[in-house]
This record gives sequence, structure tokens and C-alpha cells, in this order.
Amino acid sequence: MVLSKLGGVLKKGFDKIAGAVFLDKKTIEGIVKDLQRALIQADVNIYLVKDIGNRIKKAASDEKIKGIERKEHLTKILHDEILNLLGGEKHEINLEKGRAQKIMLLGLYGAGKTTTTGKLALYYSKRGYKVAMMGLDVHRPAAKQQLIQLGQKVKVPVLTDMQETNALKIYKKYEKEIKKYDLILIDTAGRHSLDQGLVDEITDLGKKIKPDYTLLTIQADIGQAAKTQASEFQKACNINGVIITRMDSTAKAGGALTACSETNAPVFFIGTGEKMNEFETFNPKSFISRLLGLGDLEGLLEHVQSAVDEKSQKNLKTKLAKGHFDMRDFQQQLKQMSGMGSLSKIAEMIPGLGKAKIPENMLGTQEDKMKNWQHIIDSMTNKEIKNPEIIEKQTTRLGRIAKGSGTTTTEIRQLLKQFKLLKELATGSGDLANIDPEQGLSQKQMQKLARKFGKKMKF
Ligand SMILES: Nc1nc2c(ncn2[C@@H]2O[C@H](COP(=O)(O)OP(=O)(O)OP(=O)(O)O)[C@@H](O)[C@H]2O)c(=O)[nH]1
Ligand SMILES: [Mg+2]
Repeated sequence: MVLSKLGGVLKKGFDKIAGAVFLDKKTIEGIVKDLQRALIQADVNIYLVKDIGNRIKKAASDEKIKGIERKEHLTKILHDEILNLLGGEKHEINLEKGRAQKIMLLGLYGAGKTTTTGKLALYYSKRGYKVAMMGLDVHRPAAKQQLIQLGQKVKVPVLTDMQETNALKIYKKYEKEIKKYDLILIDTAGRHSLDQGLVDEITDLGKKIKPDYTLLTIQADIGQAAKTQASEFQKACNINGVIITRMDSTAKAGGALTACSETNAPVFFIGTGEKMNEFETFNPKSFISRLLGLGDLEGLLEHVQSAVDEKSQKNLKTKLAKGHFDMRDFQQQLKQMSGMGSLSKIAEMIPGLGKAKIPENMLGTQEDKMKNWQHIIDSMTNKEIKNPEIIEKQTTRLGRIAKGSGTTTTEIRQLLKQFKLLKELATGSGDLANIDPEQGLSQKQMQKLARKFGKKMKF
């Protein structure tokens, strides 16, 4: 995971505080030193690192606070300092449906504008927005084509004109049509640097298009230099915020993240891979809890929402509320889970599982298993799907399905067991039977489910 080393050090720091008999000066200095080293390795500005160290040491040396309170005090300080470093509260983009709102993406060459336009399109269309992308990169010949391909991938229309070389003319061409949409995501051309030419171009586009949000994409690789870039763009082009891309590909991610938090341009989203769903809102609080492996329900729910198509999820919730859950629903869930990226990413966000340190290879097998399960269900007859019990009773059925799906009878039995368990969880007595189809799972229900899964499901 992103910044996992920093996470490890932080966790050790918290453990040391919790485990110390006395929080003496030496212990505190040791914790601070480890933390500072990890922050510097993550490319956080040295002055920020020094300040943090001093503040922690000062707060920890308050003699008036004794015993256990002192431990709590120090834990909180450590947490809050890191939280502040990352920008404190979550900054959100507020959109309304039915207003044809526009988000324009800016950035230097290769910063990830086009990819991020596609990711945002997927993100918002999964949340029920009617989205279109507009290709206004008229400088690079392949740019429009790239956006069109992304449009096919995320199933969102792309408005552009292959021949036109004037960005504004393309915009004008679609000015009426865009009123049909809730959200228009505008991909623009990159430059080598923020020179006067780029500023003029952006200002001109901004005046005519009047975007609701102008977002700068920055690649995490540039580390602390992100601060200068964000403030320059902020001054010259009035950006509302930043999206940091390639968080997955560099050890310097901490530099870009913390540097942007220092500017007036907060970080709204982070890109964590090349795939369209490797993208998330940036919430400092949940980011820290994941760094620490404490599990993060909010993050999990978000991830689930982005991977899962809202309509079919709603259907399932309505069915569950009535006590129905069949093999087809199970297959649907499996399909959606494979859209979430690796299981290890999901596991990091489930309370308890993040802490359990599941070996990567085990999760690998689990993913293969889920694929096989889908093949197994594909090889079942309608009768078997409706009454899975008959499969176990008749070994000929087991044999036929195994052959048809290229799996083994053991795997089929495992699947049936897992299905039974899920069915029990989803439709059985107790809290989970009371899911409100409008609201979905409450936080409490989700926690309960995670606990139950943690025990019963062997990942
Ligand atoms: N690993 C990783 N790669 C990314 C991420 N976002 C974008 N990329 C890759 O970065 C490269 C550049 O991305 P683009 O979206 O084409 O960048 P751009 O800003 O539109 O580039 P120009 O239009 O040429 O200025 C592509 O190879 C992307 O796949 C990310 O979050 N993680
Ligand atoms: Mg581009």
C-alpha cells in the first residue's frame, strides 16, 4: 500500500506508547526519531518534520499529566500531528444533479489528466450522475482517441471533434448538448511548464466555459515540488484543488501529499494505479487509519460503492430485505468483488483484517478461487441454481459441474458451503435481516458483518 513504511513506523510508535511502563524522555525521543526518519523517507519537507518532532516532545513533557492519561495524550498528539500534516479535514466536491456542472482538469504533460478524467467519469457515473467527457486536448493528435477509448471502457460518452484544432470551437459545438448531462468532465492539453502561453490558454478557456471546478492533476513522483506547482497554478489559474496521481508508483508520495496540504489547493482525490477504479477520494482521517491498519469503514464503503453498480446493488438490497438470496445473486456479488481490484486492497479496509497481516499469496488463491466459483455457477442448471441442495445429494451432478467448469468437487463443496454461510448472514434472523433498502447497510450492520466474516471466512 501507499506509504506502507510510514504506516509501519507509526503503528510501532503507537504500540510503544501503549506498551511502555513509563513514558520517559528516552522512550519519547526514540519514537519521535523513528517517526521523523520515516517522514523524511516519504519525502516530507524537513522543516515540517522538525516542527512536528518538537511539538510532540514538548507536549509529551508536560509533567502535570500522569499515567494512563499521559499515554492517551501522546497518542492523540501523534495522531493529530499526522492528520494536520495531511491536511486535516476532508475537502469535498459538491455537485448537484440536473445542473450540467463542469469539472475541468489541468496539468503539465503526462500528469494524468486524461486517465483521471476517465476515473472521475467512472466514479460519478457509479454514483448515479449522468456523465459525459469532453476532449479538448487539441495539441496532441492521439489525445482525443485516448479519451474515446477510456469512454468505451467506463461506458461514458465522449464529446469531441477529431478534426477541429480549436478547443473553444469544440466546446461551442456541444454547448447545447451538454445540458442533458449532470456532469461534464473536461480533459485539456498539457504543457512542459506553467508558462504564459499555458496561463493565457487556461484563462481563456475558463472565461468561456466557466467550470464549476478547475482541478490540477499532479503526479506524486515530483514529491515536495508539488507545493510550488500547486501554488503557482492556484495564483495564475484559480484552481479549486488538486488530484494527485501515481500514488502507487513512488516512495515520495508523502511529499506531494503533505506539500499540497500546505497550499490553498486541497487534495480532493488520489490515483492509486492505472486501472479506472484505482482512484479514491482523499480523506486524511481514513488515510491515517489505513496507514495504521486499523481498518476504515468509511473507506471500505466508498470502495464498495465505486466498484458496485448502484442499481443492481439496490435490487439486491430489496431482495435481501424480503429474505431472498439465491445463487445468481451470489454470482453477481462475486463479479462485483472482482471489479474491486485485489482482495488485499479490500482486506486492508475491513476492520480487523488489516491488522491480521494476511499473506499476499493467500489472497491470491482467494482471488483465483472466486473466479473458479463463477465458472462453477456458470456450469449449473437452472434447477441447481434454484435448489443448490440437490447438488450435494447427487454425486453425478457434482461430477458434471466439475467437468464443465474445469474445477474439482472439493471446490464445488466449498462454494456451496460459502453460499450457505452468506445466505444465512444475508437473510437469516438478526440485524442483517433488517436492512433498509433505501439506506443500505448501516455502519453497525457493516461492522457486525465484518466481524462475522473475520471469524468465519478464512481469507
Ligand atoms: N501507476 C499509475 N499510473 C497512472 C496513474 N494515473 C495515470 N497514470 C499513467 O500515467 C500516464 C500518463 O497519463 P495521462 O492520463 O495520459 O496523462 P496526461 O496528463 O493526460 O498526459 P498529456 O495529455 O500527454 O499531457 C499513463 O501511462 C497512465 O496510465 C496512477 O494513478 N497510477
Ligand atoms: Mg492527456
